Amino acid sequence: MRLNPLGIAAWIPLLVASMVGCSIVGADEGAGGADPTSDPAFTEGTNAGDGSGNALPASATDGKKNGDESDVDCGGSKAAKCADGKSCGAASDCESGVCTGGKCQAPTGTDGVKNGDESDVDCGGTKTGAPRCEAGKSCAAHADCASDGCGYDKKCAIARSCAAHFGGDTCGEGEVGDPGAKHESCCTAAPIPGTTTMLDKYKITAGRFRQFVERTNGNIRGFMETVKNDPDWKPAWNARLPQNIAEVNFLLGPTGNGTLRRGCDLGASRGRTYWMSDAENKALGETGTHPFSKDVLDQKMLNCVDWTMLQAFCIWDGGRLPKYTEFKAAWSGGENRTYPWGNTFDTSKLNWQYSYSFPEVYDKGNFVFVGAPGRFPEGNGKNGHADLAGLAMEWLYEINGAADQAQFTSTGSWEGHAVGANAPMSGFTPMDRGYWAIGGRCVR
Ligand SMILES: [Ca+2]
Ligand SMILES: [Ca+2]
Repeated sequence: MRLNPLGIAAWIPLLVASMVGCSIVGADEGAGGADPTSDPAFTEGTNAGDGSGNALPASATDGKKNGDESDVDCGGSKAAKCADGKSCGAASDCESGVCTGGKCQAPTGTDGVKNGDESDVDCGGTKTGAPRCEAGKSCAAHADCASDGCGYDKKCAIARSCAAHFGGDTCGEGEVGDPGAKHESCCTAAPIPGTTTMLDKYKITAGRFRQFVERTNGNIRGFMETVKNDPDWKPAWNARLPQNIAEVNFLLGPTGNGTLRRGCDLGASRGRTYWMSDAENKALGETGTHPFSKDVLDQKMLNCVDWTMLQAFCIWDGGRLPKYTEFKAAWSGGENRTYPWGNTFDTSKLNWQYSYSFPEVYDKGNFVFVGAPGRFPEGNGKNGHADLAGLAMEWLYEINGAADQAQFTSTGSWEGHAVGANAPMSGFTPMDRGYWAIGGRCVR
């Protein structure tokens, strides 16, 4: 666009007229104000008479119980709140917020008040004996939460992988920022129909896995070495796990380097959703970069992850990968459904064959087609499990340990893998494989 000096000049009179107009309106309002307390000068004068507004009156520090104090220089409306054991007439007189038998009580984990170092009522903190807080309660630190995940919004997350915003509570219908978006925690689980077993509604996002990496500082092996006697884990697998961020990046990284990954490079395939900085990608020998921000990609489903790291992730997050019978039961809905939504295949109900794209831009690679979980709610299963069909195939619990192979579902993908009727398995494939159209979810 060319700048036109005449055009700029033409704006100046308009701008001046606008400023003058504002000024006149302001003057009119001031002159017409009948209530003197609405005048700024009046308010300031009143405040000045009280000092800063924070200082206590002399009576509150005079060493005498006077005014409406409940004990010497505490309680009432003017003085500080009273320490434990001081006299009180009401809960509001006490630091603890508890006045019983005329005395301020020490905070406890069962007094029905948020006190001591609790982060919410009778939960969190370390000093009142309160338990950790359930999901949705206020928190200041991860340790305040039963899930060990204090969210970005200072509320306890359902599971610690969902403490961040992007990829943490951006699952469901619509995109972030859409007025009609219906999002919830990506760690929301629902019972498998006919059972009490809880299966995550959503496939694991890149953002959830990033929490895992950040909280362990990339030493996933070190974390799993602390997990003892877990029936879902074999110590022999620890050697497969990364011990630092660079090793995580390598294992989530591009095709090549002697690995079994496919579709995971950024130069040609351009569909790997775990964001890495340009420097990190370059260190892996990548010729390409991630064209979208971490925040955008963290919302998307994690792909190019091998079975071992995903099982470790689910254990860290309080669960494990689903067994085939569990996945299939969620799919069939207890009604022998051929597809999660019913018996007729319907391409409008799933992320399949490039039917989804976000961000909607041209020629930015396959990243756009790998969806965030839950964007096709009409395809949900009976109990709300999303993307059972489509988006990506899923790693399952079943392994052939002797051959180092694991199973995954044959349930379609963004790319267009066939959606098998009745949720078949694909058959065993190496546990070390990473693929752009395989992800997973957890049972918890
Ligand atoms: Ca006093
Ligand atoms: Ca309490």
